[in-house]
Amino acid sequence: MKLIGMLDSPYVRRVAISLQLLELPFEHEPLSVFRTFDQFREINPVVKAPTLVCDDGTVLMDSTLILDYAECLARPLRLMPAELPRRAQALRLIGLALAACEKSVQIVYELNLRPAERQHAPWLERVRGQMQAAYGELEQALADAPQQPHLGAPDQAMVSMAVAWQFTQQTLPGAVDPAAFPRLHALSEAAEALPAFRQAPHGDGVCRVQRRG
Ligand SMILES: N[C@@H](CCC(=O)N[C@@H](CS)C(=O)NCC(=O)O)C(=O)O
Repeated sequence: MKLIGMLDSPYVRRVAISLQLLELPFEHEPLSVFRTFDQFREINPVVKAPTLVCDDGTVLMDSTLILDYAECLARPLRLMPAELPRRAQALRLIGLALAACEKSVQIVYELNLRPAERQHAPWLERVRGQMQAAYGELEQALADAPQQPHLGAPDQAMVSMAVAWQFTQQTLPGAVDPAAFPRLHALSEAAEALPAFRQAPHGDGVCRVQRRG
């Protein structure tokens, strides 16, 4: 199967890292939804990153839906807990991490795509507040957790939190102070040292997919 999209997208990156952790082989084509719009459109007319082209030719989009497919394909390996209380907790953390990604992306688009004279300060303030709130909830959840996620085997909540944090730090430097979020910062440091994260670094490169066996 083929993963389309650039690793400067947190959604593409969480898929690239998860596919490796699930030991699913894939090719990565780092097409940009902006610079290579027409080429992207030939694969997915909607031009959304990530796009996954399955081995049977089915074209999937949306990172959460792609990961749903990947979890089924990888069984018995899994990144989502099966038992309900732990799954609910994981879903909560992933939802917060995805909200942090979405708010970061909205800020980046507002600052980089909209002409300066058309930018709307109250909107930016609202979105920045929502991003801070998402990271605040995540930091508190980590403070309340009996064990820090990065001290166990990586799961989807850990991947999504770490990818979100790294994305915001890379694209909006100074927007979220690591000193105010020490647990998220520690989680990110530990995650970025893992092989699956190192093979798919934030940026415009190709995921260096690990070959096993
Ligand atoms: N909810 C989606 C969000 C994907 C998304 O917004 N991707 C951005 C790149 S970071 C994109 O495709 N932007 C181009 C566009 O929406 O036109 C997911 O989880 O995959």
